[in-house]
This record gives sequence, C-alpha cells and structure tokens, in this order.
Amino acid sequence: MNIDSRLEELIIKLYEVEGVKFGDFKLKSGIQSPAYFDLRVIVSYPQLMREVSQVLWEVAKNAQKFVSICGVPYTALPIASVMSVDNNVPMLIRRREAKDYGTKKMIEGKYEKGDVCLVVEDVVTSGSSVYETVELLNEYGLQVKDAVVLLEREQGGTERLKKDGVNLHSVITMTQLVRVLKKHGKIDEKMFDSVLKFVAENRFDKPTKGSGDIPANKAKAAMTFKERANLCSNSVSKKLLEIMEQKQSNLAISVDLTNCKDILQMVEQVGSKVCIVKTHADIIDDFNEEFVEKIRELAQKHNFLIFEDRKFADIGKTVLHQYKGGVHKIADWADITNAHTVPGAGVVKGLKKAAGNRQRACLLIAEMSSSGNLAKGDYTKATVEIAKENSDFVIGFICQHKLIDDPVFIHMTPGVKLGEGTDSLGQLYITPNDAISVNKTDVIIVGRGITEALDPVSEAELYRKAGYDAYLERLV
Ligand code: S5P
Repeated sequence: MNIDSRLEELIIKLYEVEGVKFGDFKLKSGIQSPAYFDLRVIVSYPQLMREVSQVLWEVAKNAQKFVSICGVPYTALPIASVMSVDNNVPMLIRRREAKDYGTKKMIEGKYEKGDVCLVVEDVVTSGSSVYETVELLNEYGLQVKDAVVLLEREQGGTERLKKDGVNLHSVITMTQLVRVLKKHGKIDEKMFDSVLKFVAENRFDKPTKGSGDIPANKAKAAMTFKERANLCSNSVSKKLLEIMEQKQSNLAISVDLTNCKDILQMVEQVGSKVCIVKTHADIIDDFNEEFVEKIRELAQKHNFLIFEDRKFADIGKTVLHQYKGGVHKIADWADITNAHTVPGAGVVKGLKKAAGNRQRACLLIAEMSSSGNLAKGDYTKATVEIAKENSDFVIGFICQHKLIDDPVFIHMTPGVKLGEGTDSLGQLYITPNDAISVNKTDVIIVGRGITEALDPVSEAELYRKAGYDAYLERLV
C-alpha cells in the first residue's frame, strides 16, 4: 500500500473511532473550535494503536540518532510503549507528579547523562506540552533533538519547538486531515473551510513583524489558491484566486505603455497567460472610453482581472472623487485598485464609499520595490492593521514579503525580473522564485521583463511558469 493511501486509511479510522470530532467545541482556553481531538480512545483499538505506532516510527527515521524514547503523558505513553517493544528501543517514563516517597524521580527508566531521547506525542498545538517534557529530560541530563507527533495542528508548534532546538516530525497535518475527510465525504465544504480558517486565525506564532525582516512562514502547510478562494468573502479576491488556479497563473502583467493601441495589442497577446492586467491610466496619452470598453472585453475573453495601479494617497474625501470621477472614472472599470496608507485608514474608507455596490477591491502598499523607500517597519505593520480592519474591501498587499498568515489576503510583488538587477531610476528586481518561494508572496507583477522582451508571448510564458512552479513548490 502506498504511503498516501495508508495515511488516508488511518485518518478515516481516527475519525470513525471519534478520535477526531467536528462541530462547535469550547476548548480549555475558552475559545470555540470547529474540531476536537481526543486520541486517548486509541487504546481501545489495538490494531489502530499498532498502526499509529508504526507510522510514528516511520517518521522517527528522519530524526537524529537516539537511544531511547519518551511519550508525553498520558495519551502518548501507550503509543511510545508499542514503539519501544516493536522496535526494541528502550523507553523512559515521564511522571506527571513526583512520588511523595522514595526517590522522587520524575523520569523512570535507565539512562546515562548525555543520552539522546526522542519525544513522542499524539497532538501538537502550541508545542508547550512537548516542550515541558523536553525541559524535564534536560534537567535529568538527557538531550532531545527531535520529537515525533501523530497530528500537527499547524498552529505554530513546529516553529516554537524549532526555536527551542527541537525538530518536530509529524505524520499528519491538520490540512491533510481535513482534506482527506472532505475527499471521503466525512465533512462538508463548509466544515473544511471553517477548520482551515480556525487554524489560520489561531496560530500561536502570528507574525507581528511588518517589514523586510519578516521570516518566511516556513512550516505552515500552504493552502492552494482554490482552498483560499473558498474562504474569501470579497467576490474579487475569490474570483482572482479561482482564476489563478484555473489558468495556473500567478502572473500579473504591468502594461506600462503610453498609448491605447499598444496596450490593447500587448494585452491581446499575453492575456491568456496572466491572472491580472495592471494599468497606469494616467500615463496613457490617448486614454478614452473606447479603450475602457476594449480592455474589459479582453478581460472577459481571456479571463483576467484589471488592476489600475493608481496608488491613491490623499484624505478620504479627495480619493472618493479621484476614484469614481475625474477623467478616468477608475471605479467604473478596474476590479482592483491600490492605495498608500500614509493618510491613515481614511483613504480606504473614502475608496470603499466610492466603490458603493460595485464588486471592487483594494490593495494596500505595505512595502515597495524601489531603493531607499520608506515603507517599512512600523509603517508596514500599521498598514497590515488597516487591512485587517477593512478586510471586506482590502484584499491584500503590494509588498515584497508575506506579511500576514490569514489566507484571504493576497500578497502581490512588483519589481520582479528573471535575472534580478536594477534599472537606472532605483527599481530593484528580485526573481519570481525569490518572491513566491522564498518570500512566500502570491502574485508576481512583471512589467518591462515582458513588455520590452523581443518575444513578449514566450517571455510571459516563462514568467507564468516560473511563478506557478514556485507556488507549487511551496505547497509541498
Ligand atoms: O513598490 C512598487 C509598487 C508598484 S505597484 N514597485 C513597483 O514597481 N510598482 C509598479 O510595478 C510600478 O509602478 C510599475 O508599474 C510596475 C513594475 O514595472 P517593471 O517594469 O519594473 O517590472
């Protein structure tokens, strides 16, 4: 049996014995959760116990050499016992409370100072119970380099333990669990979405940093664009993520040409390769209503969204008129626009008001690609807060790094070119792989890399593939 179907069977079995339940549960911490785990029940199913022990032993092969194993009390105690006996590896027992007579030892079993011990756990949420056991083993002179867990809830435990020097190896992640249960009709789409939303919103390591020093969100199992689309309440972000999945494209082209004919020609050529066409209406010499009609037709034909890169940056009252009125009447034709947050949240409120009932969305410029720009540190952090407070209209960021874990926010990165480099006016380029795979953003925005290429169509295909491949790599 291959590993995937073995894990699928295991997940279904855990569900059938009610080790995993779905509904509305109040956790010890007081928060409501759509999923609840009680894996103690495994002791009543010897075959399941053996299977759990075997899969944990399989992942333990990724650990550094160890001489003993120790289960976190209580659920993992019997699991560790089976692993110990089946694989002829010595076990240690960690006491919960010290005996009030005799030696008062908290660790039972035979060990030498400096021995490396593998910790075994059933479920990891924040990582704190694994760490308590690690600390105690350390007090007794044992080293812990790795821990194995059956279910990683993806709420920050892996990262927390890593910081404390312990590598956590998991058999199943929460995302895998709900994916399999949905696939087999055990939970519906709504429950699937609410579990993933719960996980994203209840991480113990929510990033608070807001600038270039943000660490890539490494261990969180990435969600697909489609899965994220299902979580979106703004219809524009939902549609965009669906297009990205359908067209296998997270490429936005920035068509910074200065006359309508050239722009429309370029868009007709590369439209099938992109999820977004980005414009700068105010650099078009002959901007007119016919252009608007034609580009909307092309958007229908090639299934992309239009993003007018207007970078609003004034008080709410002024941007309201700039967005819906003036020569360009942007709110009438662009699905997405963007804003600087230097004026504060009023800029977003003004744009939202101007959008009215139209299906529109806004990106906030949280970081920039240009050399010496000031969008960093506290400014970036404050921008993320404005986005969170206006998430019905703000669907994401113009940025260089992933800034927030919430899967409904889309991170778009300009200043992208195959081959990096700069231009003569301070633009700094990174590669598609750096943006998507390393910095964990979602969409690459490419201008001259495509529009100035000898063969823009082939070049667009190169960028599409580079961006999407980097995204697929992130999913693994
Ligand atoms: O920080 C930014 C934000 C934006 S929206 N840096 C940028 O370069 N942009 C825009 O992305 C810029 O206005 C231009 O339209 C595009 C980059 O074009 P390229 O030719 O340098 O790829």
